[in-house]
Amino acid sequence: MEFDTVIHGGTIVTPNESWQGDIGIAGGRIAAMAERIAGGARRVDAGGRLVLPGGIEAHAHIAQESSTGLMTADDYYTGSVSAAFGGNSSFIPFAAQHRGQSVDEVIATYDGRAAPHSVLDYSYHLIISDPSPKVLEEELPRAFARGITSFKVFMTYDLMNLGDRGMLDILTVARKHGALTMVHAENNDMVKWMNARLAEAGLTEPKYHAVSRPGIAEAEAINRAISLATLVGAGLFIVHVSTPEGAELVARARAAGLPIHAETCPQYLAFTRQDLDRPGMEGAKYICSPPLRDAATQDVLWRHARIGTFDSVSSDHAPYRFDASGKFAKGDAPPYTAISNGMPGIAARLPYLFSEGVVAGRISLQHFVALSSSNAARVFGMERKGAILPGYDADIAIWDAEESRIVTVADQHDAMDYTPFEGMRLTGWPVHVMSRGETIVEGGELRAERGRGRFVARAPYAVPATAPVVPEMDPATNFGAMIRP
Ligand code: DUC
Ligand code: ZN
Ligand code: ZN
Ligand code: ZN
Repeated sequence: MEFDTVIHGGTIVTPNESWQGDIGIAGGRIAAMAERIAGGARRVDAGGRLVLPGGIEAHAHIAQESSTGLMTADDYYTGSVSAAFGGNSSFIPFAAQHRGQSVDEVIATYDGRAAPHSVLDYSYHLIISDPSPKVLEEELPRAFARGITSFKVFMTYDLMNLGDRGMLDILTVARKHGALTMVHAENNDMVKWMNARLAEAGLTEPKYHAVSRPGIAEAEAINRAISLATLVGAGLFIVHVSTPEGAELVARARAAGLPIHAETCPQYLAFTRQDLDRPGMEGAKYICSPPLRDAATQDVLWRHARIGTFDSVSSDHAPYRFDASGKFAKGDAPPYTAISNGMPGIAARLPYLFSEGVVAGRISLQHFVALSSSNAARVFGMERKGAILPGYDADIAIWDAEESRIVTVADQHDAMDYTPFEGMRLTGWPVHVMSRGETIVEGGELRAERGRGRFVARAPYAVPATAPVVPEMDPATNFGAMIRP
């Protein structure tokens, strides 16, 4: 067989094992794997380094307007380039519906933003804020049929939150059509009530952002979201879990065999609410929702990453610059409620997880592969991605496990003017990143052409037949047969 590329002399890592060997690539796919492969139009010497599946970033906000109209700093070019430098071969940003918009219009808009510019293969998770009957009955099923098989909903924010009934309706549609609902779980009224108390007391500096969104608001909403999904027998993916209580709820649901999935993010492992109390307005750099917690939480979240509670560790890259175009779009020193919400991290996600996870001995290399790539591919239906196996896309990142570097803003290659990870020394960096067999980043240089990335139609999400059923909804009973979605 003629190979376009042979990667030789690497340590190939899959979720199950590591072994020394070569990979033959033809037509953008992994065509052969063996201890030694001769030939190849191009030979890439891995030099004993780690050969991992390219990362899949499953949570990023790219070329997205917030519900109040603010555009992220990164577009599909800078966002995908930054992700590529961080060891990713594909990503799934959000395509956000604002109230009144049709889903078809949303997808067309994001296709125009992504296709001409992305250097990574991509798909979208929809964000649904207006689940009208037309959206539920026609537009969402049409999006699922096109391979956009996941969407996010919110339990918080007045302009986004669907209410429990809206959640039940949309979860039922997801279950029926084989899609996965992602949820931002925080109790809206608890947060609004806290905001009112803090405002009354004049407590509006950045650090009060963390006070305003207490852990119990997340735990309550996660518990409710799991209950709502369980009633209708739907799968659920809980995004950006930030609390021990939330993670415990997820772990318990999974132990019961429920189709509940979850992620956490590096920021909840790396930072604490103390970071919001930096001098002046510096704390604004650390405003994200859910907010940063404390050191004890970090240990618990790491444990849940290790024991499999989380499918993935995603960046939640939400790039708003530290200026009037981003964080301070509503003024120089606004109350925390008016500071744009989110932090960048698409390039730092995997180096952070590798260094603080694998090198620090908190997670295994196999687990790193699962959390960075394989699980996201499986859960979100990227059937030919997320593993180094024959027949899969040759999405590959070669990592130097010994390289040690200090994080700088310039090294993020995004459109941002800060990174919360700045100054951190991390060990283990991607040195050569491929997408479908093409080198996209090598030796600190971008090799990819704008717009080379392709849309990936994703497989449907299927609730396992073994998942427990709420007795009242059990199709084996008369009443259940009548109302089962
Ligand atoms: N949720 C996110 O996932 N990202 C940014 C802000 C938010 O509320
Ligand atoms: Zn070789
Ligand atoms: Zn969210
Ligand atoms: Zn997000």
